[in-house]
Amino acid sequence: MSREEDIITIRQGNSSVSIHHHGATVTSWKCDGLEMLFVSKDAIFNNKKAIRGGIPVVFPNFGPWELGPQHGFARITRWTLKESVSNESCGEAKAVFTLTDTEETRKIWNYNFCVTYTILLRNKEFETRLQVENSGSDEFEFTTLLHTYFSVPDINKTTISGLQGLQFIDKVCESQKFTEDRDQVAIKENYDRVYMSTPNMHVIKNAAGGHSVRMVKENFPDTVVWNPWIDKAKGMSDFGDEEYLNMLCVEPGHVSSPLTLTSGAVFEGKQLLSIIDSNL
Ligand code: TA6
Repeated sequence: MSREEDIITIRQGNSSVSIHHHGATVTSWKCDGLEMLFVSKDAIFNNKKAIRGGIPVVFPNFGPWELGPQHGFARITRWTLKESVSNESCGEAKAVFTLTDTEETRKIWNYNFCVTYTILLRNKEFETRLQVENSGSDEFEFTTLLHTYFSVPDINKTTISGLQGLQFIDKVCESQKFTEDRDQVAIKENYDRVYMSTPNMHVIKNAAGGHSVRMVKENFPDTVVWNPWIDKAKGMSDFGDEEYLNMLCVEPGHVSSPLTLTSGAVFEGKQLLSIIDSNL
């Protein structure tokens, strides 16, 4: 397990968020003691492997990468904590992490960058804001995503809104493109879909505690929906065989086409998660 100094926790009222320095991975979002995010009971905290759950930060590449590790190096690199404040009178707790290029990153992706990851916690809602600055002289292309794992009581009763009529790349079906015809998308098998040109709001119904969680996103035009289901769950050593029943990934990102960042330019993407139907 993690050494305590690897994780910081910020608190605001009856809510808390914990972030692991490894990958600046959010590992917990609790409201009145109710854990809203999923982290596998078999997750490995060795400061090497990506943490299986919470919100891994995917940068500079989503998916398999010919230059380096799948989903890029950000989620498997130790970030620097710049700031952490809790229980502010303004009603907002904050933590700020940064990641800049190193000799290691430049060996596989020879660009200069500074990523700033800001976590803002208010009562019943929490925002993660990713800013990527091109701090070098050469423009670069990248894809990026917040790989959010939601805890759900029963995947068979969970649905996602905001996908109807959209095209999606189905990675379970040779990356063929299809159109979603459902208003409420239910998961009944292995889903690994990149929904494109999505609206800025989704509602995940029957999330933790049976509550609905609203996701409002900015500058993340794609939404990945992933559940490994039975066979793939069995194939992951850091994921319990039955855990597919209690998690769903709904991941805001810019992944279906690369972003180009010129020298000095900054990209900013955000996700705001709110519990919208509870008296928590
Ligand atoms: O976001 C969905 C996905 O790209 C799936 O294809 C699956 O590989 C998942 O990410 C987890 O990837 P990981 O490298 O963490 O095992």
